[in-house]
Amino acid sequence: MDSSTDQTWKRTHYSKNIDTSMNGKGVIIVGWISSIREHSNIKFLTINDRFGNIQVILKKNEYPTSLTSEIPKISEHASIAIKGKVRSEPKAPNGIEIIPVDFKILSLANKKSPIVIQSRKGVGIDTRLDLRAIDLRRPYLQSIFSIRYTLLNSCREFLRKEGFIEVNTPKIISTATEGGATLFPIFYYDREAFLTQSPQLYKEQLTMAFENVFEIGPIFRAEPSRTNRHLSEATSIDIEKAYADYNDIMEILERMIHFLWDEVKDKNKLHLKYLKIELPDPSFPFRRYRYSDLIEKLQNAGESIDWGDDISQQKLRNLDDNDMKNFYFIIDWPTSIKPFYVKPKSTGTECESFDLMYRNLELSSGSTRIHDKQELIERMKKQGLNTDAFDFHLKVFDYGMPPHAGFGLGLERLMMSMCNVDNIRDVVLFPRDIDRLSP
Ligand code: AMO
Repeated sequence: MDSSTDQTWKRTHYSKNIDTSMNGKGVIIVGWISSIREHSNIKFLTINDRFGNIQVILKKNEYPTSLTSEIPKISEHASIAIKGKVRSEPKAPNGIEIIPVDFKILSLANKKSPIVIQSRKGVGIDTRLDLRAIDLRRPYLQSIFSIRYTLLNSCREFLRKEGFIEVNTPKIISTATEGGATLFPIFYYDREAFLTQSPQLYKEQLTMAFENVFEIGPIFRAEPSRTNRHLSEATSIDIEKAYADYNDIMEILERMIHFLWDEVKDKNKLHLKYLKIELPDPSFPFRRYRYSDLIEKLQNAGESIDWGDDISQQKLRNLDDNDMKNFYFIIDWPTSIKPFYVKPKSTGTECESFDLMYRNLELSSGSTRIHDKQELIERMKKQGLNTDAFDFHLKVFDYGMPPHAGFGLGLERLMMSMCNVDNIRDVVLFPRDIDRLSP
């Protein structure tokens, strides 16, 4: 019989369910070996399962002699099932250990892993990413991904409570929304198509039928440069709301960030402790800098920057402003550097747009959208876009498109800000960048 389905080796307890009250009780635990330490005749094994770990002690004269020939096969990373007795041991990490009466190696580890499980960073990122499934066994990444899981669940919870419904829009698309330079072309039968950069046009259209929608899904950007904050495939939390403007959307985003912070503080206490993170409370409300004022501030600080330029991370880093050490918005950007769907203010040169920043990292962009067809066509033409390519989108504007607004929030950027992570690749299971297409 296949050992993994052998009922006589079925797990009776997870590590988290075994405590000192079970002293002397028989259990079967199943997991993988995260460490082996030896002291004279004693081997200390740490067995990990999805909820934690437990110490197993192999001491001559304590385990049956029938196991002697199997013991040399025990190595780090092997999968193992252990039948044994629980023993209280104040010196053991959880105050208990397991004394085996029998064990079965379910899967051998044939090679020594280059990845040191207990290390926070350990070997170089490329070695780690090449063996990512093993890298992900490290407590450092287990903590990171538990927090990511909380963030995803909490986003959904928050947005549902706010009256948004979750939607899924096509990832294979026919036109760019965020500028043609970062599009990934693909073959689509006999035509050229692209991987989506953002659910932008679809979420806008869906406000006609559902008013408030959100999507958590992949976005694809052919980013030409190697940076620690850009991925070729990222996860975006997008919302779109009818009968709202960018002020309403900033207010939702602000409350959502507060909710997420509270949830992670509550649900991930041990992970935050392991990561040595004390999450500061987000400011409330977030400071709002008008783009024009910030440009002036940068110029006064001696930066060479003109009105109409994008504001680089480096330039923001040089500014000495305590309010910029937390979350803040940069609002009212020049219309010329924002996408065609963003609504200009009455001046025309500025638009109803914002970026949410954490320190000098951009986490989100959002805006009031143009809902008038003619105005949208004119903006497209100004940006040199071929309006025929957007016919599928423009035609729905003939049927009473409601005024609407929304944001796109990068999940990985949010994770970086929350977990103090410098390299975005560390908060993605299998990152994609200009150099990496596998695993
Ligand atoms: P934007 O292009 O600013 O706006 O993207 C929104 C957010 O997505 C994240 N992001 C990325 N994260 C990692 N790697 C990348 N290559 C990458 N590109 C973007 C960032 C960014 O702030 N349609 C608009 C949103 C809207 O207005 O609703 C949009 O896509 O955190």
